Amino acid sequence: MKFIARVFAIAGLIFPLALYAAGPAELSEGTVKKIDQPTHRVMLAHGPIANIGMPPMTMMFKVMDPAMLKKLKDGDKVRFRVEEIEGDYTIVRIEAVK
Ligand SMILES: [Cu+2]
Repeated sequence: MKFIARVFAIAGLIFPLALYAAGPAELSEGTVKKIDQPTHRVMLAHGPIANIGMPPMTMMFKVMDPAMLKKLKDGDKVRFRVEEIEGDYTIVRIEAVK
C-alpha cells in the first residue's frame, strides 16, 4: 500500500514536468506574409509544424485572440504554436523573433 502511494506520488510529479517540457519547446517558425485584421487571420510562410504533422507551406491561419495581430507586421519572422480547435488550425501563441 505504501509502495503504491509512492508510485503515484512520483508519477504525479513527473507527468506535469514532462507536459511542461513538451509544451513550450514545440514552437514552429514562419514569416508573416499578410495580416487580415477583420477576419482575425494571418498568412504565414511556415516551416514544418511537428505537433500537427504539417509540411512547410504558405497559408492562412486563424488566431485565437485578434490582439495577437496588432503586434505583428508583414515580413516579421515569427515563432508560433498552432492547435487544431474545432476543426480549424488556430494560432494560440505567436511572437516576432528579433
Ligand atoms: Cu500549412
